[in-house]
Amino acid sequence: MTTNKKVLAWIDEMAAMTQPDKIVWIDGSEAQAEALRAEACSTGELCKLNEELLPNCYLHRTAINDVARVEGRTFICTPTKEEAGNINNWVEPGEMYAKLKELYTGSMKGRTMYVIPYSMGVVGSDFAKIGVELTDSIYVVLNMLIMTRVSTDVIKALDTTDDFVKGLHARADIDEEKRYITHFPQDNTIMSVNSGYGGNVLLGKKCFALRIASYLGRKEGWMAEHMLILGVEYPNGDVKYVTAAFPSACGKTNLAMLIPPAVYKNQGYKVWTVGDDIAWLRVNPEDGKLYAINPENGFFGVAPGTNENSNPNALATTKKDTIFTNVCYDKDNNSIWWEGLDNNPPENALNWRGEEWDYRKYNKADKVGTAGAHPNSRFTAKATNCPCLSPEFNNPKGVPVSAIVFGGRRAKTAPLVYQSFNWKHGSFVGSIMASETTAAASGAVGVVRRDPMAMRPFVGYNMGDYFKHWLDMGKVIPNAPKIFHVNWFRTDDQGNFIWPGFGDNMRVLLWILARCEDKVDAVETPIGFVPKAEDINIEGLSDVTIDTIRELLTIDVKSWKDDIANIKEFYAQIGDHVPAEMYEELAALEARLNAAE
Ligand code: GTP
Ligand code: SPV
Ligand code: MN
Repeated sequence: MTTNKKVLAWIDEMAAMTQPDKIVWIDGSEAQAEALRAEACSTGELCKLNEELLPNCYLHRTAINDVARVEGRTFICTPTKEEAGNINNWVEPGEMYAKLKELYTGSMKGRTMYVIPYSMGVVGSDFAKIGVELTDSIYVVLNMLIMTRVSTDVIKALDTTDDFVKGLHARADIDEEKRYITHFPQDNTIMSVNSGYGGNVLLGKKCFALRIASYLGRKEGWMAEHMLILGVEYPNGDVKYVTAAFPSACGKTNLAMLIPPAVYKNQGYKVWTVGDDIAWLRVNPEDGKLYAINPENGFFGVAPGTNENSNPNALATTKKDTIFTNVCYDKDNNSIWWEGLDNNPPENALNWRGEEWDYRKYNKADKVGTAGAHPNSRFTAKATNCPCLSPEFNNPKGVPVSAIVFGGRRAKTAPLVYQSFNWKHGSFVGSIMASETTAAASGAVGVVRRDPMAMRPFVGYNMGDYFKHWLDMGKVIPNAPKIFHVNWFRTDDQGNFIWPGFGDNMRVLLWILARCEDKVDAVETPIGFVPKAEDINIEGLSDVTIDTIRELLTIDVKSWKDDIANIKEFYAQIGDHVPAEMYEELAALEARLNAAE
């Protein structure tokens, strides 16, 4: 327990409201974690899986109405609506606190309140920030123990600082009508109620490391982004780092853990994972470069589609010490399964809802209804169990970033890869990102929506001001990374992906890094620089010819022009905080497209 009076007073206040039977401090010890796992198994909250196949692994099912982030019930409660902006849901803080008080009052009666002091980032690093999450869920405690750094060091650090983010989570009735995921950036406070799912309740993740941190980053001159961080090692031992922002369930974990195709692997190329979801970025005054850390300590990754071919590193990471959420249960082996793991679905199984399941009835058109695993089912796994974890993972200074990559799911329009002209144009490219929606958030799947910098659900203030922050950062990074855009998801007329993706994305990464070092030419187009088709190496690819690459790199001026109208609407929706520089870039793009016809 800490001696910090502010922390203790806040816990007292929250306990007086929620009225738990007891309060337990989490210290990060294995003995305490083991006792909690045993308790959760005794109540059915967790199911211990086959110790031989999956040592120290557990299965958890959330309520069936509670399987994804709920963007419609996520609020940024700044004093004025203007600070939160039009893209966020907003309620005035006093009003929201009053509403929450009703929902929290007595919600922990008969339950235990766990106090989790945690650090985002290596304790003692200039990047690191402390949070304290209060929760009545053992599942949340066990996930936070994997996803963040929890130890007596954090408790010690808390003794001497009042700079910590407060988080209160109560399961209450898991009533979706009363579900609120709320943020009070001015108060360093997060309050979440009536959910037990991932991004809604693991408050260190999206709530702190993106929404609150993006607000702090703007105030303090750094950036919090929805980005993976990876290192590409060259045969001579050099390592270059890339960050990439893709919307939820659009390939960050997969790219971060990529295994190079044989043609590169045999030469000694390697990819190292620093992070798969969140990056905190700061300018290093010594060399003027942008440095990145991953504030997390584990992976909360999408399970379906993960297999020996698509992402063997992720699969290996989940072989021990992992919590699986909403996957399919294999009764015969006391094990788990998900769509896309292999071609052997279990005969005797329970689906993600916990009902008897027959794989023969699976229907792609109704995945949620007929799949064994929910499309947004996930694994929570330790970073240190990842075979390709970067040796720099715990470097308190972070890693220097050579390239920033934006990307989304676009069946048409966006080419395989293009490079922006400069930081300002690159920020514009990020601001106009669009992607088809996925199962990671509740709501329709497959609808194209604008998702600037993959941060639409995660910016803790006005989106227009966030664009301004990007532009401003460009002015204070002497050796700024180059900015690119990729699209692995172009489809042919039958709806099949044209680009093989996954490990073969290495071929695109190497072009990107060659551009950063001025080692390869490019073709200037109205939207930016695209590769010469022959500069994307296709050696060893069976279904891809140079004509396929040409097709993937084409820019359809007509569809880009249609996009312009949609971008204008989106900017108008964000409102008058969109910086003039972004409108300049938009006008310049439109002019280049007109000239191209
Ligand atoms: P969050 O954890 O939700 O932020 O997602 P993420 O961006 O880490 O997504 P992830 O890597 O888990 O990818 C999710 C989905 O994208 C899975 O269905 C993958 O199979 C698919 N995917 C990833 N990379 C590729 C690729 O290169 N090509 C294709 N076609 N699909 C991909
Ligand atoms: C995402 O939705 O972008 C995730 C999963 O990474 S969650 O933690 O639920 O936000
Ligand atoms: Mn994410």
